[in-house]
Amino acid sequence: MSNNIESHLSEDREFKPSKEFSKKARVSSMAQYKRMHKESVEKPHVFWAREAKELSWDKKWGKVLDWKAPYAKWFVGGKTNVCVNCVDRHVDEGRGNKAAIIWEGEPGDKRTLTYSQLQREVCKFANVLESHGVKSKDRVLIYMPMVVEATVAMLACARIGAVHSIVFGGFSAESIKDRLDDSKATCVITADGGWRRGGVVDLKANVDEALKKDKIVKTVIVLERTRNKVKMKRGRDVWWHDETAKVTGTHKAKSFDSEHPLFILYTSGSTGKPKGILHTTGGYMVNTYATCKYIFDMRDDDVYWCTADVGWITGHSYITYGPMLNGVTQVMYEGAPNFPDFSRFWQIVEDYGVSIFYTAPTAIRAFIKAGDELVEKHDLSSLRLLGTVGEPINPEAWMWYYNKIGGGRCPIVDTWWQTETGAIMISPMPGCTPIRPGTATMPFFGVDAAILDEEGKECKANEGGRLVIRKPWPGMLRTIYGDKKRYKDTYWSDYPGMYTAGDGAIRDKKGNFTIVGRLDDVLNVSGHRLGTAEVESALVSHKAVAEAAVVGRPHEIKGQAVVAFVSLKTGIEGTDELLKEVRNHVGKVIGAIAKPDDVYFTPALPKTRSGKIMRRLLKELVATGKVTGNITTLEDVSVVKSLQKLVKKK
Ligand code: 7RM
Repeated sequence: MSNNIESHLSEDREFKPSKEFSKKARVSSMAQYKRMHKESVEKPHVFWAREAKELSWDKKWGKVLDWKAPYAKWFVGGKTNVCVNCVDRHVDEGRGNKAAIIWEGEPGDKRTLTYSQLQREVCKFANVLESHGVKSKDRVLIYMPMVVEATVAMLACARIGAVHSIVFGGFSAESIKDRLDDSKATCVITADGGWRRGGVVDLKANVDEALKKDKIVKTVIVLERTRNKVKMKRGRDVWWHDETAKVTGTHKAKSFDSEHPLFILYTSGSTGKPKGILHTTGGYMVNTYATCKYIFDMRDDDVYWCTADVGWITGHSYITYGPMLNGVTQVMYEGAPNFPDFSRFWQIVEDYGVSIFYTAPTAIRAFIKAGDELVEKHDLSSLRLLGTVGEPINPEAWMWYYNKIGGGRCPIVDTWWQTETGAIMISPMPGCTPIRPGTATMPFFGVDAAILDEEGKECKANEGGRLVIRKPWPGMLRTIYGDKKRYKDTYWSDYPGMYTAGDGAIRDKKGNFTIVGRLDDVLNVSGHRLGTAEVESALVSHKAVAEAAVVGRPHEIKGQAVVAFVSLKTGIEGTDELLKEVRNHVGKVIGAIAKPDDVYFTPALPKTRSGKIMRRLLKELVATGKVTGNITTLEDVSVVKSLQKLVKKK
């Protein structure tokens, strides 16, 4: 029996960009895409040198790429400053009065910063960091809400060559401590608090807790945001506004080697301690720049909005670095999507005339669940391009996004990538790629993606397998901080010289890639291997279903039985009748093999703080009735209890 992942869902809906969109786009035909992709993979030195030349370098590189698997160096010997490229370059070229960030706080307070103003803030903060002895290569931990200063802090670190390591503001004191222990950061930047669903998240208290026994951190810089009471430790803690008042708004940036470390971002992974993913300067800069330029097709008059938090890689690459490298105007929003209700995002799109909107499937499903009325009362006609990232998007959610949000006129770029890849790897080109619901489509320039079976042979069309990248790319991680062996073992050991992503994927005859879920989550029912996305998408295609998570439960005969956790749209009751209907629906859409043995209706699914469904937890629950694994990355811990009850009742 073959070990390939099977696919039974057929998707024949296909949408092409309008002539008008294509005409203006940077890549306007598939022939052009193919030509450019071929060059980028066969002659990466030519392709990437051309992209890199659009940015400013203090010293030109010698070799474009030095590859000794699994270690890559890009733009070898080149010197640059990412912050200067993100900020000063635009001021120098006459775009100083252009809005860089249009920010809105959760309570409704507003602030706009031009590129000149941003430059001043960044320079001041770079001076502050230096005045506290922060030097090149020192690690700086950032634990902040979604405020302008989070971006300022990142850029100031980059400016002085310090390595930032952001910890998402929703993480606990324990997470801060783990990351401090690993990175040995000497400076922490935080805030008195941040607004979330009308309440204050007490960030400073978490930092204090994490630092209780710490002997390495010398300075804690605290931004005043919410004015709640915080304790300031003398000799260690200082206020952002006091420090910035002492310094000037100019700062001469030094240039750094292309392989100078830029940041560490920890990813939790499913087991073991978090991995400190290390990204460096030149390659990451050029890759995030180029993906924004081609995939988001950023233009001078665009208003771009990425709804991610700066604590995630999406916030690094597609809020701070990529968009700023392109000199775009962007919206930044502090709070929750449902504050005061689920129309907040659409209000923001309407108020600021957002033209490019980038969000996650989990948010889209939440909007669908909340009902269309909240969307319909807003004017979304400013939108011209939509994007998604983070999980496979269920085709029905895609269709809703396309029609309800995009008004049927906006291409959707379904972008597949990872913390480790630094930049988008597989995505449509909005001006030419025919798009299909649920499909990330084609590799970006420089990306040699393939799908392999267990023996390392390339899978045929419509045969699922493991997604790999066969050549290095500029934005790739360089190592796991302090753990070369783990770097090699995790990413480069399945097939010699190739990067394994840990995702399952399937490719159609035309070469479109569809991600079917994490390989660890693949179901095995009577010898048939099914990706979770497939069964979940079948469930979501039922009109009563808002979202679904599917896992395998050990089964004597079949190997695994299919268990589905289903959350229904608002106002729909989970009757026994509906349960039967939903089961049969999967049978109809995919086939009897995928029909769930058990279906549980639940108001909420367990998700990570970045909104990804945590199937590992459900898998343990249905196998043992308990959850003992690590759940610190869970967004809402109370979900565990209610799920436990639900499963026990059966
Ligand atoms: C950017 C980000 C990475 C994992 C990845 C996939 C999943 C991300 C998509 C997707 C299907 C997509 N970084 N993933 N994007 N799956 N389609 N467009 O999310 O490091 O946090 O996660 O997310 O499983 O391996 S991440």
